[in-house]
Amino acid sequence: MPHPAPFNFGGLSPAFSGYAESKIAILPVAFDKTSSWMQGSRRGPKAIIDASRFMELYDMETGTQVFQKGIHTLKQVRARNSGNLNKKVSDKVAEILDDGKFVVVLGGEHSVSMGSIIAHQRIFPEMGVLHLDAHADLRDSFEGNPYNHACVIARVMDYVNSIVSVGIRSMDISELENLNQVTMIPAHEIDQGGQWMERAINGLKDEVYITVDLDVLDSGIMPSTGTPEPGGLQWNQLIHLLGLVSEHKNIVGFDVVELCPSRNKAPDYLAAKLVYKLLSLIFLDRK
Ligand SMILES: [Mn+2]
Repeated sequence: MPHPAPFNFGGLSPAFSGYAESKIAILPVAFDKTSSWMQGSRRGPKAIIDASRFMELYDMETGTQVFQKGIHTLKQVRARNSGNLNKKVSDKVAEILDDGKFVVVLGGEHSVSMGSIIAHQRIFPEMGVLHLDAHADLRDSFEGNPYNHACVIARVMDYVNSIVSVGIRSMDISELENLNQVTMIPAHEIDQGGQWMERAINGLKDEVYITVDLDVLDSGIMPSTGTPEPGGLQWNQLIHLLGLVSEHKNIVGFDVVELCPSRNKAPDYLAAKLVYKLLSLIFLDRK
């Protein structure tokens, strides 16, 4: 048996994973208390980190080894309820941003994004949000909780005035009234081909925070989510879009949420690879 890699994102040696030297910090947030259907996304961050230890760390597309910038994995954040969650996440993210690092939040259910977006918005007041998801998440409230995971984009609207939602293919009629506040690129439009990537890029501000709900991907390649939806994006479509965004915009932070691990490890590995790929794209031209 080969020696097991250390338990951090990428399975990195101390030389590339110490906090002080790392340009990148991974913040796992283990929270799934408002999930509508299948719970279990609190175990998502750990599954992503576990799978990431088996990745090969040279990215062929960019010709880089982004781990050399240093990737530190922080201790998991836990919370009792949504109010408590937002404060804990935003305080922690603010602290890491103050230290000059690039922050990646791993969920957990989608409501974990809120605290991260609030903290980033304080540092980057002009930023917009690229929202990748099967669901609009535009409900004003769900099951009596305005911070339910089904409401996260409605809450983001209170802080950010530019949102582009891509891959949406499931919503409630009550969400239509908030629809005029976002640039929506539904999944059926993507399937018809055309200029959807250009539309997404043109709708974005220069500074972009990306929130990736993994159910944006087709449930065939990403079955491990709390609410899987057929008809989603394929891997290469998603990576192509993210490549264009990183080429044309300044990505200030991102999160990857809603992994609900099962015995099938392929989706955990996909999520780990997505995080690493996005970092490879973002740090391509950065010192
Ligand atoms: Mn979703």
